[in-house]
Amino acid sequence: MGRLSHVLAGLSLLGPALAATVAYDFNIEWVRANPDGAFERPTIGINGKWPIETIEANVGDTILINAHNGLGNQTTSLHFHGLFMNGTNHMDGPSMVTQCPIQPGDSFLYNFTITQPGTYWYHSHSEGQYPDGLRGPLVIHDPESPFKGQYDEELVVTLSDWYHDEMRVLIPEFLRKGNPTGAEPVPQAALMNDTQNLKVPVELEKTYLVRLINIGGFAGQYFWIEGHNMSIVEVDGVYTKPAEAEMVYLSAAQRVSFLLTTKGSNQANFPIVASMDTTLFDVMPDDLDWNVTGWLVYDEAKDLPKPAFVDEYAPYDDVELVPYDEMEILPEPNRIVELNVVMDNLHDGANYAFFNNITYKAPKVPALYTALTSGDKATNPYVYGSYTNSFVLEKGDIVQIVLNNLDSGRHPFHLHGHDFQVIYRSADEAGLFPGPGVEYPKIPMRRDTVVVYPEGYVVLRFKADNPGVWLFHCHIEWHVTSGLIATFIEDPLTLQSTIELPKNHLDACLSGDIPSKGNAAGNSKDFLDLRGENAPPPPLPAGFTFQGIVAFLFSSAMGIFGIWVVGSYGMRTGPKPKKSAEREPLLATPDAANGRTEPNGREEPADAATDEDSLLRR
Ligand SMILES: *[C@@H]1O[C@H](CO)[C@@H](O)[C@H](O)[C@H]1NC(C)=O
Ligand SMILES: *[C@@H]1O[C@H](CO)[C@@H](O)[C@H](O)[C@H]1NC(C)=O
Ligand SMILES: *[C@@H]1O[C@H](CO)[C@@H](O)[C@H](O)[C@H]1NC(C)=O
Ligand SMILES: *[C@@H]1O[C@H](CO)[C@@H](O)[C@H](O)[C@H]1NC(C)=O
Ligand SMILES: *[C@@H]1O[C@H](CO)[C@@H](O)[C@H](O)[C@H]1NC(C)=O
Ligand SMILES: *[C@@H]1O[C@H](CO)[C@@H](O)[C@H](O)[C@H]1NC(C)=O
Ligand SMILES: *[C@@H]1O[C@H](CO)[C@@H](O)[C@H](O)[C@H]1NC(C)=O
Ligand SMILES: [Cu+2]
Repeated sequence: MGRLSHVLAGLSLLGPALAATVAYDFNIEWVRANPDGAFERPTIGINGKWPIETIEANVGDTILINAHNGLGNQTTSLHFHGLFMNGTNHMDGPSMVTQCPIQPGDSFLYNFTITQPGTYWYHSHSEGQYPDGLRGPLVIHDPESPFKGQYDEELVVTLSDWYHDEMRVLIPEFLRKGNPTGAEPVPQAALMNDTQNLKVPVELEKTYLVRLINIGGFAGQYFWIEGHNMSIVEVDGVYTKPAEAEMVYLSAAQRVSFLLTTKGSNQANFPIVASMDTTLFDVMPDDLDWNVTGWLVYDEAKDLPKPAFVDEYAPYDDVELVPYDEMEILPEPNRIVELNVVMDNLHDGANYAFFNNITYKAPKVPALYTALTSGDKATNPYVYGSYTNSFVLEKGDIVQIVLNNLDSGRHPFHLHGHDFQVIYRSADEAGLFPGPGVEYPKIPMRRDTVVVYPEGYVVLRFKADNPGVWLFHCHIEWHVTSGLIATFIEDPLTLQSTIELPKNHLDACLSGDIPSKGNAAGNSKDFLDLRGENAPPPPLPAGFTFQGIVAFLFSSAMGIFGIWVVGSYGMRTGPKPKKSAEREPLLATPDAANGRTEPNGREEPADAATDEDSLLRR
């Protein structure tokens, strides 16, 4: 039993005025699980159970989570995805950013007050660990929801990809010279609510608020319910004007809530389908089933039909959504942060991800602790290190992030501590953001995780009204591992006068032998001396386009050749390496090299989503 205070939590249902404390005792430990019926594997559970429990509270409540690391052999930490943590930046969770990782055997108290309603989730933010199981829903109920009274019941459904191997095994396979194109490990299965063949019993003529969360580590998913439309009312904690959709797309980390109204007769049961976005996969294993099916069960006695075949996906375009509060576009930015995404090899032959020219390497001191201990130097981005992509923001800044994706894949970008207005998203292959001439909506969509299309761009805006150290990163866990991370240091001087680190936070550093003060190199005498800081491998020798050459000529089974190539260039001595931005564009994508054909289209409107005859009007 993780939940300690049912009584207190129950009181809060009476109204927002009665803020409660909701306490959980989490022992994070290894269990075994077999959610796809194929393979039992070690999985990270909580209190002996997996799937891990849903954290639930009301707006205004305080959540206390006593997280004990019972893993024995890995560190951990918990991030509460989408919560602003306003005033409690030190409870945000990412290791070496806002805290030291929790060492095996230690406990760490997360203590924060909820200010936002909506659909969130929580997950490990250490060691690329969450796809091993440490991820689950976090639901904040809202007694004052604008949709209150429009639904009878709430349902929570998660989507996820699933691997048969542990991240401990997969990360070194991904990030190595034998995988120079950076092909991400392809999951073995898709899960719906951490299982397959999920049955969702429903009653006639009822409206359900369904909270759908992609808690996966890699794959985006298309989702639809045959014979039923969804009325979208929330994305990533932001209420929207109701928007009718036949299909939605959720990247890793995105959420959507929709109203689902059931039919007036129980003639049939209906497939619920989630289908992984296979455009993300560089190779398509022959035996991969990238779909997972469940059913809306109107009548237990009736059969569970096979889903109809869909060959073109037409999800609702989230940029079209209008926030319920009609918040207008923020004024012209006084701070523009341009981030160019590339994937490229470094001298070790592995494939890394870069913002501008820099692949993230965690500092030796959590960045928040650097901000708290560096006095007036806290406003100098230099002290946060050369490989953390740190940007210092001033209180009240209107920040515009221009993200140009020079990579040929989709990426879901997430900002901690804020949601952002998505003021523009280009189509695929639009090139770089052209600046003037792009028109923005008066009331842009807001969310905390947005997908940028291949070789396209997004323009995001937010106001720096939440002092803290907040990551901005791709939410594909492989790309977190390969360095697609930037750090916003927002109003650090205010942090110095407001954040007081609890003793158990500092103890986590002591226990891990990690300094809790100083610059990114752990130097607390001279904050401008970064000698000894963590650094990624050096760049490749001049002119060497490892990824291009190998991808062009060979397919995936080229490990031996790869080692030979690396060996031979590694022995050369040459002129000073070029920076990644100057290198040749990729000669070919891994897809082209493998001769894979796209299994599905994407942008075309489709009415094949359902068998028209089975569509009963409400
Ligand atoms: C830790 O222990 C678990 C459970 O025995 C095992 O599956 C996992 O591979 C181990 N991880 C490491 C990093 O040793
Ligand atoms: C949680 O944080 C609040 C505000 O800082 C503090 O007053 C309270 O004592 C903390 N609770 C626990 C159990 O530490
Ligand atoms: C999905 O799983 C969660 C627990 O992990 C459960 O609370 C919820 O009811 C499940 N949803 C459905 C539709 O069965
Ligand atoms: C769903 O919405 C589309 C238009 O958005 C409409 O054509 C279709 O008939 C609707 N289906 C149902 C079951 O209401
Ligand atoms: C998965 O579902 C999609 C949509 O119906 C279909 O196009 C595809 O063939 C299915 N894949 C498999 C392996 O069944
Ligand atoms: C990337 O590196 C090049 C070459 O050193 C340099 O000119 C350029 O300013 C760098 N770009 C960024 C955004 O740091
Ligand atoms: C954080 O709190 C401050 C002060 O109450 C408020 O002005 C600001 O809008 C909040 N920011 C966020 C992102 O919640
Ligand atoms: Cu990515």
